[in-house]
Amino acid sequence: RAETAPETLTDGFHLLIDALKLNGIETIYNVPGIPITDLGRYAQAQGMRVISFRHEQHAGYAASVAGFLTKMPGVCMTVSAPGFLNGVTALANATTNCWPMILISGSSEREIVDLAQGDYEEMDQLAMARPFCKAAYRLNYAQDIGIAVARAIRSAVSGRPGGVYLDIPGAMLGQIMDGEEGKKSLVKVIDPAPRQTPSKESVARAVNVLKEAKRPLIVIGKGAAYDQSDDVIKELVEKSGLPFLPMSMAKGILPDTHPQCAAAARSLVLKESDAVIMMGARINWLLSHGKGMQWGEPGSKKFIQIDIDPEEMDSNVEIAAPLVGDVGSCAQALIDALESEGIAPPKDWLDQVNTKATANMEKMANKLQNNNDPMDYFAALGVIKEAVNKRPETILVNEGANTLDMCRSIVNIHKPRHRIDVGTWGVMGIGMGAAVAAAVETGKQVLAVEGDSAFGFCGMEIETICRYKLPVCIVIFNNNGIYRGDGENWGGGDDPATTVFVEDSRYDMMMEAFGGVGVWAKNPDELRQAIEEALASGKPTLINAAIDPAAGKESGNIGNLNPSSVVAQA
Ligand code: TPP
Repeated sequence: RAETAPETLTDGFHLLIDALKLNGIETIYNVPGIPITDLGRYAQAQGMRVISFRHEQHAGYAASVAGFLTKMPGVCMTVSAPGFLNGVTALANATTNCWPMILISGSSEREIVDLAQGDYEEMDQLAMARPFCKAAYRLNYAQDIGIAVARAIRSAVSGRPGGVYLDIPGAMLGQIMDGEEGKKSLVKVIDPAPRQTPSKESVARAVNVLKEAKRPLIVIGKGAAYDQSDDVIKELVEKSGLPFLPMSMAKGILPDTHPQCAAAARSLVLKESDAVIMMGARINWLLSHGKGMQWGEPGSKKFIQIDIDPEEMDSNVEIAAPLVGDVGSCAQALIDALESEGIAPPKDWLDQVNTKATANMEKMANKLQNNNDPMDYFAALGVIKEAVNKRPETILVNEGANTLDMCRSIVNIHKPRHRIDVGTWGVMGIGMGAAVAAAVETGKQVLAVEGDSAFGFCGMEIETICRYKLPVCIVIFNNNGIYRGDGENWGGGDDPATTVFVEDSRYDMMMEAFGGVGVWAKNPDELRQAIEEALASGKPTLINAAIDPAAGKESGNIGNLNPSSVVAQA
């Protein structure tokens, strides 16, 4: 508030902050600059937590992960045109992942932008944002702040959650209003994401499918993790006695060590099951669109799909029993209906799944113990697995290709929403933003397991982690390149595809440059000790784990998605 402003006045800056705070939004992830520099300052002065990043994409990823973890929209704030565009990647990623976030960007003088007269950082941001989010709004007058923020929050969290864009012309922030009038103009969103219960008929339909099934399966997706109905989901799984397969960010709703967890028998359950309950998991590329060899004989299974969005049904395969509603309400309705039907758990099927899972886990356990020199993924992940088992409250962030695929299947997660990764798009560069948000929103220790290429997309944010002294330990699986560090280019010359990076890059020294702890770990023992020290101390730490450059596969487990040239092979 300027010294000269009469006590009774308020303005756009203060009303926007009041509107966010009134709705329980306490944190802003931002990169400052014209016209939002003072907005960040005032927000902090008015008790908000303002976390300043080095690049808007990571502030945006942090906001979206905050949305996933808290069920309230995470807020990212940026400057106009370039800052806005940097944030848009995260906005689109949030929308794709169905995570609520609000991107608030300052924008230039409306009159000048609309006449394309070349203002500072001129861009029609509202139009640009629209295709990348669930809803986009512009706030022209301070008196509309209350309703605009309410609308943004409701759009972000209700129905299928997603990204929302709020355009803030700089001039609006300075508009003055009478303080009392301003207060009255604010809106508190009541019940921002109302529960939606499924219809009776739809539940009966689902129960009929289950009654006939001999080998039913539950697939749990990150939508279920988001819903925070952990106890209801657990009850449904345990009362029904069905094997469950967690998608990567649904790991931990029930611990991966649960006797009904079928993660280690994934191929068997996808192929052999005859009815599948999709619970907050979309049937997209991550599940081969519900088709193909992986899913066994065509037409061999019936799908029951739980989703908040009716349009999700039949997106890829026929859904025999759509259950439209929030995951918790649908799971509860199934529990009630199954109880009255008295359907017995399919013991033989569960035994078959358990036998397979146990055998696969034993095979894997041997590999994790190796002491190969140079260190391979298995040995390094064996150490990570031990560390997370010992400290199950640790939130695991994970990105890369081989680093992602192998970590996902090897490292057990024990608590809900304790694994954050590349999500639906498989985007690289979410790691540091996710780590910051996880630490800030939960106060817990974070362990970020990063491919060296993945880390490169967001590495500068280690300064942010050091600046805020966040309890984040980053382990870089440094195999000297993208996918592998020994790429060969059959076209001749250096390989532009796997891009061999500077050999033995000292990422640990980058961390030291910002006052964090840096360690170069060359074998499992050194890695174990460094992680133990980092997690015990909570100090910002980066461990540069030297991994055999020849250990990975190109594109990790999804190399089959690469098109191949018939002409070149001829
Ligand atoms: N750009 C973005 C934003 N996202 C992507 N997924 C890609 C590019 C393509 N891509 C997929 S994985 C990957 C890249 C560049 C990096 C894999 O290497 P690394 O992180 O070192 O993991 P590794 O396989 O070596 O364990």
